Amino acid sequence: MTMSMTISLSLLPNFSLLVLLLSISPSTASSHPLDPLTSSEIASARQIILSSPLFTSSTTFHYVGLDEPDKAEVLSHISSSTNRRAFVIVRSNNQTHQLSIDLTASSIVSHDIHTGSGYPILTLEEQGAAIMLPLSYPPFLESLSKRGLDIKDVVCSTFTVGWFGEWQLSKRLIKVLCFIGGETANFYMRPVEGVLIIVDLEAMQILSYRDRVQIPVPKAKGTDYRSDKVGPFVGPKTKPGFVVQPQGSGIQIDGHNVRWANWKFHLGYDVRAGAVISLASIYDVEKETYRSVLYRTFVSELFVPYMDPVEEWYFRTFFDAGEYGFGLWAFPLQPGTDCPAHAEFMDGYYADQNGKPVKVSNVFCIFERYAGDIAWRHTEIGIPGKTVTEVRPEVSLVVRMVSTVGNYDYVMDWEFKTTGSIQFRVSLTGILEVKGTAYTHTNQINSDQHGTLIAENTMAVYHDHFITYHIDLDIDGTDNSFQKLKLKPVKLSDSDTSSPRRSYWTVVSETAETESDAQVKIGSDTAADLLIVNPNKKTKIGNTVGYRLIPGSAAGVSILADDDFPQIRAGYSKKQVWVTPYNKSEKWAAGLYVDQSRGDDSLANWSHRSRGIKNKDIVLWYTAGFHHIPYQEDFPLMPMISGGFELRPSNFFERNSLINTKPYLRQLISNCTITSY
Ligand SMILES: *[C@@H]1O[C@H](CO)[C@@H](O)[C@H](O)[C@H]1NC(C)=O
Ligand SMILES: *[C@@H]1O[C@H](CO)[C@@H](O)[C@H](O)[C@H]1NC(C)=O
Ligand SMILES: *[C@@H]1O[C@H](CO)[C@@H](O)[C@H](O)[C@H]1NC(C)=O
Ligand SMILES: *[C@@H]1O[C@H](CO)[C@@H](O)[C@H](O)[C@H]1NC(C)=O
Ligand SMILES: [Cu+2]
Repeated sequence: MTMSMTISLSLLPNFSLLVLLLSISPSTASSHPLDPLTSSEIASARQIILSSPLFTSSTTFHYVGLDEPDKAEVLSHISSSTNRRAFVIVRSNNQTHQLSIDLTASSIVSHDIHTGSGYPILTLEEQGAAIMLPLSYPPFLESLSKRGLDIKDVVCSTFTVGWFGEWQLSKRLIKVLCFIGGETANFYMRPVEGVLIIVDLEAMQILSYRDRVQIPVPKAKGTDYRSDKVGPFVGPKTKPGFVVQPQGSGIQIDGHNVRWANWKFHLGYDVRAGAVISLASIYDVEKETYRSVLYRTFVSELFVPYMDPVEEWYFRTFFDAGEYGFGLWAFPLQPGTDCPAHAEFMDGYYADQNGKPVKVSNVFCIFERYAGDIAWRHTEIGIPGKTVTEVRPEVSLVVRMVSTVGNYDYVMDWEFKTTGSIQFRVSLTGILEVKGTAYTHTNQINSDQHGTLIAENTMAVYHDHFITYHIDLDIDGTDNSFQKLKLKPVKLSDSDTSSPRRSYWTVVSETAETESDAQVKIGSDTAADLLIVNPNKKTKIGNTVGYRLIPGSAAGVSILADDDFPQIRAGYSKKQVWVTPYNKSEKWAAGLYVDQSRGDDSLANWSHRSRGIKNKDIVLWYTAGFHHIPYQEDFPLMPMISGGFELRPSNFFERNSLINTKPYLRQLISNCTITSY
């Protein structure tokens, strides 16, 4: 269908006519200005670009996504009449071009050649080609035979080169390292340590090859994780269970619009960010209306620096969104395993290296979580002659995406609670990045090996994960302020006879005037609560309407030196919290072009301008940080470890909004049947 359409498009002189025909083709879902590009829109963007004389069939597509309308247009609903646009980044003749394409008028609206540092997201196809190069490269074959390894067991993988202060090489490079699979699926546990290959991605040739040192490849035994390879199931036994919804699902999905309980929002896919949640608002029973909470939120960047300075490791300072595409590595989710059996699913579309649309089925799942938790409760025995117990169940809505960027799996959950709270959770699982070593026991080690010996010949290297969220909150309207509530200890003097107490604490509120007032390193600051408030809206009794940020367990910041090159590229990772004025082009915390970037287009640079942020449309940035010291239980595959943060209404509602919700009555629930509710 797409193919034949593409051909007819190129034959039609005025193909906007065809686009018009396409848009009136029967469609059950209503469209929205923030909908991601459809398969046919991606195909149209490609066609418009390739019909320009500037580009040829060897042009490669590195990003194709929605060029979103201005916020004012989206909010005033006038954008439904404005043209759909695509933002596209291509490479042609060794140059990076960025284009805005009007899909409705089928024209190129803007076209710039990027002349600064950094390259766009790597395509799957070029990485696929790069990892094949060693397999027919004689020096590599020699290195294998020297080690007694078999070429048929070799699996290679791509590693971005980073930037380490050299003059900009006019080359787009990638490093390739190889592993031994063979009888195990877990080749990551079996590196061919000491061999390093550098590939020129434009020429698609090996540029340099080095076999520096020979280290034993860890054995395959014990590394596999496939159910048919792990041996007898002697692990802990649990009984199967699942959620039953006798009255059906409470989730309504129309196109990309999701409604559930008191929430509604828009959910779309982007090849770089993965899930993008927009226009989340919550129904207020007292005001009898939906009130806006956030305009747009997504994962802006994931910075993952490793802590080993040797030749085969120093460059491992990954930016998983900007270099690899967090959405590009998101794979279809399976009902019943990745998500509960009762989950709903949504698909995504991206452009391959040739610009052609690729569908990712079930890229998101959306489900109601019934975990047996309590939303609120109280037992009252203080009233003579009676006991009062009231309990309300906690039921929430989860949006999930899983991105497997090579060895690591990131399970990303956005959980909407009926209280108005939103929980942002990131969970790490998958396989550690390990270094081959001669050591088989810790008693042989007498110097810093930059990691934990997790198995014989297997050193799991220390590293960090910094996951940065872009959160454009619009609390009850676009004009918001960032407020810190600080605790101030107060001492009563000995001569004060009004109280026997000698101290207490009280709260002092500070509103950030500029971006620099809003850079917060949690833990080192006296700020107790951090809020985004709407200074123009008050509750009936006069408190300022707001939401507060509650940091979670993974709240680490980078402790690398400021002049270390990866730290320059991720300058923002030294603080968890930043607030910037809304700017449609400031989306990516490490810059638009991250591969080989030099850190000159990062959140830290934008914030350095110290623009005013008081009573303005502002964006909150939060980084969840894990300092990952590996342990033996992370071998051969890591059980999940989670962190994140919460955004919670704070003087947003007049009172606990769950007081007048219905309880579950225990006697009505029997054998998976709710007889009445
Ligand atoms: C692009 O760069 C590569 C080297 O990185 C070179 O081999 C190739 O000829 C260049 N192509 C063009 C069109 O300049
Ligand atoms: C918006 O962001 C871009 C990119 O950082 C910058 O060039 C531009 O000056 C910003 N606009 C404003 C009004 O800050
Ligand atoms: C941008 O940030 C980098 C890293 O902190 C710094 O080296 C550079 O000087 C900054 N540039 C500007 C214009 O702020
Ligand atoms: C399950 O419970 C319902 C309600 O109590 C009852 O009508 C039904 O017969 C029960 N079914 C089974 C299989 O026990
Ligand atoms: Cu880790």
